[in-house]
Amino acid sequence: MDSEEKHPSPAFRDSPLKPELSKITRRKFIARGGLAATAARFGTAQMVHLPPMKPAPPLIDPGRMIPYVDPLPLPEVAKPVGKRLNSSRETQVPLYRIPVQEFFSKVHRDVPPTRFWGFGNSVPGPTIETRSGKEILIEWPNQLPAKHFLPIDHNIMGAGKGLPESRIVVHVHGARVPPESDGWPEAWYPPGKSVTYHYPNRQDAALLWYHDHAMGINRLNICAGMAGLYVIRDSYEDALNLPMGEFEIPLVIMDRMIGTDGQIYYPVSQFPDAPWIPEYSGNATLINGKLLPYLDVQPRKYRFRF
Ligand SMILES: [Cu+2]
Repeated sequence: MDSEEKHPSPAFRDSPLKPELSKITRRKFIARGGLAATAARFGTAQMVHLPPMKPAPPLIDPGRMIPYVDPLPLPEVAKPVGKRLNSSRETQVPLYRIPVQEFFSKVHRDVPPTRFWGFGNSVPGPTIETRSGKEILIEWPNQLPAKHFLPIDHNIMGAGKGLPESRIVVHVHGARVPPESDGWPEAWYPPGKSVTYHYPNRQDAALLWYHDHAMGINRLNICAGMAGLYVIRDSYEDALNLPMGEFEIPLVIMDRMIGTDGQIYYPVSQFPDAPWIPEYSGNATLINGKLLPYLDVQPRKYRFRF
């Protein structure tokens, strides 16, 4: 962005928009709603045709907030609630239970609590820690309210009217799992229902993530907070002698549009029957669910994982 402003493209050089836009900083650009500004800046003729957006409510301006007042949160490591027979009914394996529910969490000291729909009661949700070849089971109960708090677009395939708004299904991204535990998009289930999936973890050490995967709506569900980390370790990784424990820091970075009321704003078009727009950039970049957090460190090596 900055270098483009110093060297405007030939098409842009003659634009009547130049004097105003060239003064826009990156931060203001994002705060003003990146898409609308992008469309204006590059002209609409040769760029993608974006539907006109509804004006956003007042948004927080992270550039004017006091930074580093909140410690970087570290998602808790999930603990098994017991043991249960695995799907081949041969061995007892650890069983985890991670409900998907609504909760409020503060993204910054000076911002009112934000409504999230997520795993457990944090964004990112509890981290699953396991080892290569160590099977586990996870139950994912859907405990969400019936009505979605973000705008559904019923034109999207699989998102027709009449379906439960707060349907979910959980997919562990990158996990080698049996098909019935993969969380296929059409395997969604409504509030009040639950599934238990089997994760054999027969794969190398990796940092994976889990997230909602429900057909036609996972864009909203992940925006609402449905994401968490899934760590597989193995003896090869152990032998590398990398920083571990308090010196291994997971970082989940996500951008959201957040209003001055603290609530997630999902930008929409001006067409109520087709509200979704192709993409947008958030005004607030959250790191483990916090805006501008700090981390106290020692003068030594760390392993940041993201
Ligand atoms: Cu994925």
